[in-house]
Amino acid sequence: MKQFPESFLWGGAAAANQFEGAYLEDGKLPSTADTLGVGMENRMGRTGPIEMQPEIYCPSHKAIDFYHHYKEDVALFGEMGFQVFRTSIAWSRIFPKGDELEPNEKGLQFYDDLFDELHKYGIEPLITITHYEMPLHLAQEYGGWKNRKLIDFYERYCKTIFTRYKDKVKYWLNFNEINTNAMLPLFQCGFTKGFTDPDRWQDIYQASHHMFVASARANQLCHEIIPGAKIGMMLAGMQSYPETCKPEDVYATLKHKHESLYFADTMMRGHYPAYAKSMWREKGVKLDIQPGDLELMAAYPCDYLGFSYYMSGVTAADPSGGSSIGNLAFGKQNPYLEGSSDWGWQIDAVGLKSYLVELYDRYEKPLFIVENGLGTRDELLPTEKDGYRVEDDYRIDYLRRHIIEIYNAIQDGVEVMGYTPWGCIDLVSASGGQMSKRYGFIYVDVDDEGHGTFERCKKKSFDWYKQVIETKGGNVL
Ligand code: BGP
Repeated sequence: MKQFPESFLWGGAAAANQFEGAYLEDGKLPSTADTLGVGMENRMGRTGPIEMQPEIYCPSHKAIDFYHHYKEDVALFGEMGFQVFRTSIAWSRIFPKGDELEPNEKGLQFYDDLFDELHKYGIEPLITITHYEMPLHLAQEYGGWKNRKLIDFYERYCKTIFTRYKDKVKYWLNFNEINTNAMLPLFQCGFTKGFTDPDRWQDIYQASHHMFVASARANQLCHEIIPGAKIGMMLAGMQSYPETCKPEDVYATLKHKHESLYFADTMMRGHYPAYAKSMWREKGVKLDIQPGDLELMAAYPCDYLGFSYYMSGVTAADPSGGSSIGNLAFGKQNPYLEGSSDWGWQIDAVGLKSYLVELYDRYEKPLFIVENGLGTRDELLPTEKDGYRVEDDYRIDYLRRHIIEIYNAIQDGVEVMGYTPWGCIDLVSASGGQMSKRYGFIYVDVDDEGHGTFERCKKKSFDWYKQVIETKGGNVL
């Protein structure tokens, strides 16, 4: 019987601001994510200063209230047989403003309890140090990652959590989808920038440089404090194809890939790639690189590459006729692919295989698929006993096809550490803020306005995924 390797870690993924809720509890102060409302305009389309919006519903405030339901939810993850659970620590629980000298003990205690609960079921935490947020104060007072001071604040935060959780967490990721800085600095850089703002690229690339230095410091600290731990980077992954075999289209695709792999090339290899100089020149960027920065980046590259994968795209030398094919991706439709998600994300399981092979060829370091999945509107069907059920065969089909291609990539020699499908329990969408875009094996009764019982219910995919884990993928291969 075909199976995944014994060492392959199966699990699921989530992020603090998209599922914890309790945004002001136990000493926590708002994070940048707590300023975001529902709808693309109120999130990805935001311009101007990052401020709270007391007049509207901001979904991170309650989310699915994992903060108070974590025992029940972790028990369900345990029942599915998870070996790993990816979540993030909310920086603003540990350092509510971000620039304090002392951490918030209650925030630290929450994650202690969560990690203990996970270990009770034999689940290893995989921790994203910061996932699409920062303490709001750091954005408002310092301008976010544009400001070099954030490197020190991040270092203090990392040192605190590495020291506190050194016996509980051995897998770490520094920033979520760091290449999205170039598309949407609001989510992680701590400032907004319009596409036509003259200082757009300067600020984004300077902020990213600070994050590269911060990541190198975190990598160094992690290895010093937690021997044997692995700390990786995290990329928004997407396979891109040339529209035709016309050499100009192939070259345009290569250049398009540089835009996103710039981040992985730098953090995995420990130095800026050769093409960085021309990229900075074209974008009018003059980086302020301080003495010692490049040496530090070279000395402490990342141990592994974690990435999300939802779809693929098509690139042409002549971009006219292109359209949006996903929340952060623009390009042309692929006539060879059938089907996209309810949100227009073009589904391409084979693209995951080629992407894995390509990344492994490029870095020769382990890869971890830390997000993948299908965001859909789930229909509630009545059960005989006044309850409801979700028959999410479409989700099973999506995941099954991707799992097969991961297996195929492993057969091609790629080292894959594991697989944590996104939103293993329904949570708030990052791009749109809705609850109605659901990814989970577990349904949560909350709507787009935050109303509902918050009751959890297993979908059909719950038992299916449990079996996938039990058989090490054998039931789908
Ligand atoms: C990734 C993010 C996640 C997540 C996921 C799905 O880009 O790392 O935070 O939300 O995409 O996106 P969405 O929630 O917009 O459907």
